[in-house]
Amino acid sequence: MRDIILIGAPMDSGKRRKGCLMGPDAYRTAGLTEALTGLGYRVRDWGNLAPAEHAPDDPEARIYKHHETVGWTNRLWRTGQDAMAKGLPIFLGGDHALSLGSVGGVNAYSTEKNQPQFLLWLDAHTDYHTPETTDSGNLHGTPVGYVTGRKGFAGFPKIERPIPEENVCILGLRSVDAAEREAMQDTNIHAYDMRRIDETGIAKPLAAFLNKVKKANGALHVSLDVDFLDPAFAPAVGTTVPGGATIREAHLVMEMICDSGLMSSLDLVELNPFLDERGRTAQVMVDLAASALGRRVFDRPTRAFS
Ligand code: B3U
Ligand code: MN
Ligand code: MN
Repeated sequence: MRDIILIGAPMDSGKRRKGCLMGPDAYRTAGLTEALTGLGYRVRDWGNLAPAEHAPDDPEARIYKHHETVGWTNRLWRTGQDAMAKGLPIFLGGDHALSLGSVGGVNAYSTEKNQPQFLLWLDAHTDYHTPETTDSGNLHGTPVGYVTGRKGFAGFPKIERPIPEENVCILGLRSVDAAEREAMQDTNIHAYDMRRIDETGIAKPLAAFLNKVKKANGALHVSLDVDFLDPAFAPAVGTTVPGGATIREAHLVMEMICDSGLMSSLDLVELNPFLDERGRTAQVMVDLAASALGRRVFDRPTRAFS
């Protein structure tokens, strides 16, 4: 059986509000290793990374901490590629700019293996900006744009084979900037806002997407932003947007991912432990990761991958 590899990325460079750098240790404190070990996995914790060497950032620049984020991207890219050869990496954020490197790296790995890459983005936001379109200047709003091959990412590593738009599914949307909406309009990205999820349920669009991954024999990266969840259940996040997924909707997503046996890598991002209430958001995220990897209340535990 392959190992699970924990990769801590204590990064805060993707936005101005500080605190996500405490994330990796909060997941450890909430018992992530123990939960996964209890499911029968061998867990390797590679500790916390630091950004690769990078140019100094200009505090006045329009893009916040551009160079530091490039440094993180380079480090996470290489580490992610390496980890894919050895097991299933779980990237512990850190803000969502982490995915510039984690998805970049795992996609580089599947490119090498000639396997199609798929991306499931669980988020209130599309994160489809480029450094040229972002109003906030915060790079955590850009990873989906980057990995699907949008232009404007000067200084970042080149993506040899961008993830095709039709291989991307976003669930949980309820905050999309005008420039993102306009750019998304012409794409084949499967995007479902909370209204659609209210109407059809969350299982239907997810099942259709997982089916596509299976048919293509693809690799599936799952990127879970804390703000996918409603802030009533997950308050420890910088941008709280009401009307998010319930605990059961989120667990159902994870349970279906597990049953599919398709997940090859996972991000847990945007947790800001400084804003948490007695660790409860960290605990929810750990429980969701455990669901994605086989924890069940009644059924015998299943293994997500072997
Ligand atoms: N779309 C906005 C807000 C945002 C994106 N991701 C988060 N917030 N967490 C932006 O700044 O790009
Ligand atoms: Mn996000
Ligand atoms: Mn978000």
